[in-house]
Amino acid sequence: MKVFVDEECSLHRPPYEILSGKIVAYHETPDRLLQIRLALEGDGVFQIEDADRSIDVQRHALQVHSVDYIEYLESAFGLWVEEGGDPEGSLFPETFPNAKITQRFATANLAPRSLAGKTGYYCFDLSCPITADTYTSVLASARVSLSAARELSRSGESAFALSRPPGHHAGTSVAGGYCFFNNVAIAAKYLQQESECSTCCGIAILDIDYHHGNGTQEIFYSDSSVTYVSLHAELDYPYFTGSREERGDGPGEGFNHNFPLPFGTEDGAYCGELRKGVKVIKEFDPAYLIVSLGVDTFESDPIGAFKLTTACYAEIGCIIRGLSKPTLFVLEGGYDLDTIGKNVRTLLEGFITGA
Ligand code: OKP
Ligand code: ZN
Repeated sequence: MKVFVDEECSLHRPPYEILSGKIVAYHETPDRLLQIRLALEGDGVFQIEDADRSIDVQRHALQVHSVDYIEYLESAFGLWVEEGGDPEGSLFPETFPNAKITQRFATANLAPRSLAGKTGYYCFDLSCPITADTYTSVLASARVSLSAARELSRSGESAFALSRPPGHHAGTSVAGGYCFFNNVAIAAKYLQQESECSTCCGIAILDIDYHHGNGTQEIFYSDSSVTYVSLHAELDYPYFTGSREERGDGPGEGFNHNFPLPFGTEDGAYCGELRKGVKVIKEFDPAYLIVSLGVDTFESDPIGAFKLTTACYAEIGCIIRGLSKPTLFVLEGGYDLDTIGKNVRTLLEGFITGA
């Protein structure tokens, strides 16, 4: 299996985030990519390939994200430094346009004029600081996803996008949960455009990250050509989305499927729910499957509270293989550096070999 990488994914390196009221070391680090790469390379099962630097990432990102959001991400840090911000520092939101304060920003696309206002308008939490290198890595991450998607559309061979920052929390015009561009959504739109019949090119997105992919859900909520299926912790971050009742809207109704699971979920229960999700995808019969691949469901993950073991990842890979679809795996979460490589490898090998 080909594995796509881009060294610019490692430039974004915020020093800290704010969790439970404390300043803690940023969990979403470049070492995550390094550990996975070390586990995949060396024995010929996986072929590491550089993403294509000639891909016009912004053009593809515009199929998913609003132009004002993209311009904000590109320019925010420079504007902040012009206003006196620390060139070595991190730009954080200061206030959020809560709907109980004003409806204005929810209904009209009128971003606040001040940079401090924009930081909250375009972000929903405190996990997406913007540094000098952030936008370079955001582009690189989507480039990796697009390069792997192109491999899928040209050869029909399944591929893995080994990218960061992750994407499934990023919505049309909002960052959050370490995510800026929604790499999976950008790949989905790309695959639909590349296919001979874009309107009948159904895509299924299976999100097995521990957290609900609120961004992916939002982007495709009214879209019947993309089915979103997510397994995630019911009462954990991002807290406001991911219930069973969220089933899509308008023409997209019935094409969004959430499987919220309790804290402490173990291998057997997880795979049982995964089989239900896979059944939904089988009935939809997509042209392509995209997997939002997070291994923060592992028992020792520092921010997840499921109890999956490494053996379960082999089983998950087998279950996904059972769909027999050209499959694009895109990295989302997974924060235990000692096990992330082994778990990702085990899942992909389960998919490749069926064992
Ligand atoms: C990104 B991905 C939980 C706080 C969570 C942000 C988590 C983002 C996860 N107590 N902070 O889905 O792995
Ligand atoms: Zn996650």
